Amino acid sequence: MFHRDIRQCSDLNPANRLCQIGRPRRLRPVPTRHATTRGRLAVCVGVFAALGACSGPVDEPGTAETASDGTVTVTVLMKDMRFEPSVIEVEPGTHVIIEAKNADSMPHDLVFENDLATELLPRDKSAVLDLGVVDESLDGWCSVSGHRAAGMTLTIEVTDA
Ligand SMILES: [Cu+2]
Repeated sequence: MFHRDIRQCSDLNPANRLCQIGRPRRLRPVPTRHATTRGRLAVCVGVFAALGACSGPVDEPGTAETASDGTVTVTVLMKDMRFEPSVIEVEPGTHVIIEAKNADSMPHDLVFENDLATELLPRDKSAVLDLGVVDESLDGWCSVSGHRAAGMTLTIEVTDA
């Protein structure tokens, strides 16, 4: 009887191992990333809830910070011939600043239909693009030949007030 109890508690018991795998893991606090984590949560709850932006690991793009004056700064990654996120939803009258970072192996830029644009960014370079107060939806894209057609677009979508 005693022998049997030992085996049931051991890691060799498949049922016991399954149980351990199913147990929730404790999250390690990472103090230097708190601001980033909060930003991601804000994005998930407010701006990109419909886009599933929360599902990726911590270093995924899409962080958004809302300043006390309502200015929204969104981090956009250029990666795999895509902007991530590719749609940014804001309320009308929002002051939007895009922080674009090229994480791709080739150069990209970001231009909008109102002619605001970043310079051509080589790998690992980033640029800040102040779109000002946005009242209407804006289409943006990468102007490198063929990239827009390949799907490298970024839309600022103004939601109904
Ligand atoms: Cu491009």
